[in-house]
Amino acid sequence: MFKKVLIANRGEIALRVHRACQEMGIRTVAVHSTADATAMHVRLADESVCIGPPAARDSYLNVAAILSAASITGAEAIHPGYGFLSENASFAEMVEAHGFTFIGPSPEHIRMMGDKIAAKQAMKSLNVPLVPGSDGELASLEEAREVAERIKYPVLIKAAAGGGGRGMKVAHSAEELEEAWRVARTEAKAAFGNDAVYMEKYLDRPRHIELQVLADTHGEVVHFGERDCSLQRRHQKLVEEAGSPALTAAERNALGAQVTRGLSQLGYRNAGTLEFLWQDGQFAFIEMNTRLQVEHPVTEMVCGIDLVKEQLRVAAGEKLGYGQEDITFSGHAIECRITAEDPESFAPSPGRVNTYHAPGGLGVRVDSALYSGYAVPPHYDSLVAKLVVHGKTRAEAIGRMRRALSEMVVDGIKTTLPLHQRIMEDAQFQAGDYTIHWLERFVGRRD
Ligand code: MV4
Repeated sequence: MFKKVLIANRGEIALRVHRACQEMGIRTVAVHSTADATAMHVRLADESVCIGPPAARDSYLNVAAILSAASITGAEAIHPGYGFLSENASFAEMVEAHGFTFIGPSPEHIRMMGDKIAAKQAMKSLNVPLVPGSDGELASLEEAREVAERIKYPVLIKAAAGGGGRGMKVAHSAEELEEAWRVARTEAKAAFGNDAVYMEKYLDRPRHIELQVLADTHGEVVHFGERDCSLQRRHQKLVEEAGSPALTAAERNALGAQVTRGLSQLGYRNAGTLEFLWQDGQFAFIEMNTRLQVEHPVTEMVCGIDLVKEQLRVAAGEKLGYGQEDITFSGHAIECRITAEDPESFAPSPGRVNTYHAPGGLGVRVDSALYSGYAVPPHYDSLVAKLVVHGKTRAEAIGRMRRALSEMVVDGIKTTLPLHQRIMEDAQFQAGDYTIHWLERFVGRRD
């Protein structure tokens, strides 16, 4: 096992990775910008290195500074967390070229899944179900018309280099297609420097269900079930659950078996998440994320495993040492993402936190780098805490979340705590009756 790991991230996820390392007897190196000199991830790490000024591009995205920090501290491996450099194939390549271990998939697989067309083609060849659409890139407007006639309107045009909702255009009819085609390509070129686009049938009321997988370097692949991430606003997730209120164990197991068999064939390693749209009882693969995700704790709570420890073990070349039959799902978990934002306008609200009080008790977990007196810097993502609860049933988990939310104090800045309390009190949420469109209507309505 590694003796020292550099954590190329900040905030709650840097802390999360540090905690796993600490429990495994691995020393940690924190890197930080000048804005984060007093941050919790720096305080708790065994060593820390300042890698640049506040702007992320000069610090947390500064590859040369991060590799230098790894070198001077004698770290053997680098954990990228999520965001920043976590899905940058060139970074993973450079980490390995400098003799460090990248705690994540191979650069080839990161690159493959970053190209949404290549990702879909790979999944198609592995018999993972897809949304009906074009067979790869659309070569021309004429081809776009042909595909749309075949799969029927409404259709979506998506950027090959997109993902996470960026660079998508819907066409409800043939009249709208040319405009959607032009705008999607222009925006894709501007945003990603790549105007390749593809087409999918537009699903009008899906749930967003994702499957957590883990692979060792010996061909063993397991899944840890699904998360339902439908509750999002402008492609920012607010609440996630494991398992999905919409899925049966049989549906989960069938999908999991298909996916793990496929990824083993592909030679995938480390953690990954496959995103699906789920509508009318059918799964359709849309994208794969080659990183640890923000919402991974809900999976950990129902499976009783530490995904970061597993990432570290397989990155060090260890065998999983267990099979799918050893993974069991117990109860239900919910995560609320608490952000430093106005709960109505979602305007960012950085600043000093006078009082921070975390809830506790049975089945409550708080992943946060907050402390009383900490000033949330304005330069980064607004996530300040993940409040995660586990219960024997979904109803118990909701009751526990309402109780934990009522105990939690983050004073001095605005947070989304009141919005989460409203969601947990909503009858439709409590019934598990929602799609990806539910939350935008919920935050828009005032009753
Ligand atoms: C779709 C879709 C409907 N039909 N694809 C948005 C994020 C990106 N990961 C994929 N997205 C979507 N793809 C087809 N064929 C609707 C969305 C979508 C969405 C997906 C997941 C979670 C929230 C969403 C919000 C709006 C649109």
